[in-house]
This record gives sequence, C-alpha cells and structure tokens, in this order.
Amino acid sequence: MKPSALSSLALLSSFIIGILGSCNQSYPPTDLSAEALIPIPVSVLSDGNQFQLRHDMNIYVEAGNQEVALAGEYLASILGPATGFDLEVEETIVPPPKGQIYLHLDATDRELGKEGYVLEITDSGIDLKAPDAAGLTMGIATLRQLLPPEIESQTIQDIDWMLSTGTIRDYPEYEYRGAMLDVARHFFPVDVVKRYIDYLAMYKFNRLHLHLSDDQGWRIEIRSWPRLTTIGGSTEVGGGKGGFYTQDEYKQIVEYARIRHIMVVPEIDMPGHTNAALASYPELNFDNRSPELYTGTEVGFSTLCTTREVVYQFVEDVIGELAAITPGDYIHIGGDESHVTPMEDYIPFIERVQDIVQATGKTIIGWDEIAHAKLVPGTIVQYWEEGDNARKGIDQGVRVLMSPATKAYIDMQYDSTSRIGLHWAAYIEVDEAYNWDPATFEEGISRDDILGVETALWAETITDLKDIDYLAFPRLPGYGEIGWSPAAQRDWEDYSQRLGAQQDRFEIMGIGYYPSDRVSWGSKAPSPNE
Ligand code: NGO
Repeated sequence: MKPSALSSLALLSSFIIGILGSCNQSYPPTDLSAEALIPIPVSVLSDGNQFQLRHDMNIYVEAGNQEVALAGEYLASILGPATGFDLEVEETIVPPPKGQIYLHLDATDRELGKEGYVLEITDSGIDLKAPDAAGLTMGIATLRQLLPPEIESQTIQDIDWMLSTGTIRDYPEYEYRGAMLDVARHFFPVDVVKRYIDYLAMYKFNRLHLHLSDDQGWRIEIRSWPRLTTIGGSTEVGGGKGGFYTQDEYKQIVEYARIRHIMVVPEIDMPGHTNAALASYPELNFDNRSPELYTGTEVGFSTLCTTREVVYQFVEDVIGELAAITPGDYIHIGGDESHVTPMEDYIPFIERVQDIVQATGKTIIGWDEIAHAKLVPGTIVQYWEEGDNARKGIDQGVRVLMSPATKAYIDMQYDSTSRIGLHWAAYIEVDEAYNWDPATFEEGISRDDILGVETALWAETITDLKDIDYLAFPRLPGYGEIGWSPAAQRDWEDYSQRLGAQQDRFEIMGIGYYPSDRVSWGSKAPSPNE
C-alpha cells in the first residue's frame, strides 16, 4: 500500500475511534501534521480529531512552582482577549478534570533539554509538559499558532476555537536564537521594544540583543555618568530628539522578555562607535575635547582614548551598572569597526574590558573583530563579516554566534526597490534570508563551533514600528526556524507555504509586512498595513 493510502486509512480509523470514543465529539476530523507551524516542530503525530476551547475552561498549573504559574498567566493573557473567556489559572497537585488545559513539569524525557516540550491535544483536553518552564513557554507559542488566526485579535471574536488533536514533541536545534535591535541609530520607546519581544516570542526566539550605544546616541541611563544620556541620548540619525531608557524602563523590558523566556543581551559598543559618549565626557577623548553630537550614518571614525586610565573607570562603571540590572548571562562589548583605534591599542583594550566584564560574572559577546585579542574561555564571537576572525576565535577554543550580514541582517533591502534599508552587504529577499544553514555557511565553522544564530536589525533607515515591521516581516520568522528546527526538516517550498499561511495573523496583528512575491501567500492577495 502507498504511504498516502496508509495515512488516509490511519486518519479514517482515528476519526472513527474518535467518534466512538467521545460522545461530545461532533467536529470533522483534522490533521495536526498539516498545520502551518513556524518553526516546524521536530515531530508531530496527528490523531485526526478536534478539540474546542470553551468558555468554562481553566488553565491548571502544577502547584508550587512560580514559573509554571507565570507560564499559565502568560497563556491566559494570549487566549483571553480574542476568546473573551475568563480563564482562571488554578494550581493543582493532580491532573485536572477532562476538557481542561494543564501545564506541568516533567523531566523524564531528557532529550527535550531546557526548552523542549510535549504538547498533547486530545478530545479530553490540552496537556502541555516540559522539563522546565522555558519549554512550557515554547509550547505555548505552538499552541497559539494552532488556534485560528483570530486568536491574535485584541477584541472578542465570535468563532469556534478549534484545535486539531495529536501530539507534538519538540526541542530546539540551537541554544541561542537571537534578534538584535539597534535602538541607538534611532531610538525606539519601551512599547515598541515590547512589541518586538512579542514578535520574537511567537517564533521561539530566546534572546533579544539591544544595541544600546553608538556614535549617534547613548540609550541607557548610567547613574554615575549622567551626561551619557542627557547629552549623548539627546539626538539620533537625522537629528531627531533621540531618547534613552531609564534603568527602571530597562528593567521593565527585561521583565517583559523574561516572562516570555527571552533573555536580554545588552551591548555597549566600544572602543569605536562611541561618539555619543565622547560628546558627553571630553575626558574619554584624546584631546580632552568633546566632539559635536553626530547624526549621520558613517561608521568607524570614533574611538575611546584607550591609553587613558579614566576610560577604564568609565567602562567599569558602565558595565557594573548594566550588569546589576541585567539578570541574563551576557554582556556584549561591541568591538566592531574600530577603524581609528590602532591594533596595538585595540587588543589590550579588549583584553582589559574582558576582565572587567568577567568580574561581574557575565559572559562576554563581541563582534568578530574581538578575536584579534586573547579571548577568555567561554567568550562568544559574533560572526558578522569576517570568516577569518571567527576562525581565529575557534582556534582559541571559543564558540561563534552566526549573524552573517549577507544573510542575517534584516536592515538590508529586499531588493533595489525596497523603500527603506541598506544594501552594502546584499539584497536579501525572503527566500535568501531563509535558505542558508549556519553550520555549513562558512568554511571552518562547523555545527559544534556554533552557539546559535542571531538576526540583526540596524536602524540607520528605520524610525518607527511601521519601518521595523516592513523590514522584519516576513523575514523574521525564518530566523526563528533556522535557530529552532533541524536543518534536515527545513525546506523553502514548504516553508513558503507555512509563511504564507501566517498572513492572516500578520494582518490581524496590524503588522505592516512587505508583500514579497517569493512567498506563497495563499488565495488572498497580500494587503500589508502600509
Ligand atoms: C555593520 C556595522 C553597524 C552598521 C551595520 C549596518 C556591524 C557589526 N557594524 O555591522 O554599525 O549599523 O553594519 O548594516
């Protein structure tokens, strides 16, 4: 018998069993394995029935674990607005009655790791289990995509909330699945950053890298060096008013991300890309004079005076304050394009800064140029341009974060007609953004050398959420899949269909996506909210 005939037989028999086994089951059979999920899960087993969310349901969570309860609240916040259901989060020490949602920990399946999960939807309820609350949150992202797109609405929708039944067992390929947002070239307020975090959570990213300082602006309050923000934060590319996050606002971002199991990775770029700092404090400069604030887009002209002791006091204070408000594992020290710092000054600077970061207990990440220095064990080299630099890092025994500009920079235009974006590295259409494998991309960088993948959204040409949406969508979900799904399961033709199926969600969420003709948008012509 042909496999397709076999599977239809299986589907038919499970349908019949479903009808016989459940007296309140009156829905047509559906196929869980045909659902358009991004990232594509490791394994999906369909049993051919449907389950409906009902107004009298609750979300039961394993008692005695705050993180599990938090995941329950997070799920309630996703399901609540569109269903209008008053979903109570209830702690329980035994599995709940039939027809409910149950979130609990289960560490027996070791292969799942910290972020893996098993989501079992039957006609008697939803059972989501994981070794860690992080996995529950990843499973929630899956559940969300299994529901009709109207679930993304912020107003009550009068529809049947149907789910296909079956079991999804899933875990990530890479430990680090990140997205960088440049808030320095143009400043984005807290609510925009939160919205970006929401996008990341939808596609199982787990790191948000914030590029907090550059020539054009300093964006994080440092109490011991207040002029960094009062002066350095006062403008942006094009001469707009800029802005910065107070430490309290930054903590709000961190907390919002943490609930979604996304770790914030803050970056202070140095010794180059520091004009905003130099304009704020003349003593950081060679001649004790402050340059003008800078609102252009050229790079590589500024440097801290790396031979001055006060510069290290500055770095220690900044990193110290930042580490104190950053619960995550990493501090990013930049290190890119320090074209006016002589190499004999650059290397000892990076080495001293590494010691300063290490003293805070954080792990160092830096752009690939930092591999010129002697790296401390555990440091992460973020490959963006130079394979040679990344290989230098690997030769020193450290791991690489893959962000090749030609594939992973979503500030690049889709093509020459894109209304915003740069193209110095490449034009990156949606298929090109998806169709690459970090583990084979660059000679001498193999799977074992790679910690993960990060897409970067630099902000020279983007000023608001509308611009972010246009460059991030529909490319962003693809990086989520590259980071999460096994390379062998990834296929552009199939992905293009699944991406096209996200269209209704984008529109309901008001995401102004770029209507690329490379995507199989399904029957509807794309109508981005431009
Ligand atoms: C480069 C540069 C950034 C630019 C970006 C624009 C790195 C690591 N340094 O990437 O300053 O904003 O390109 O695409």
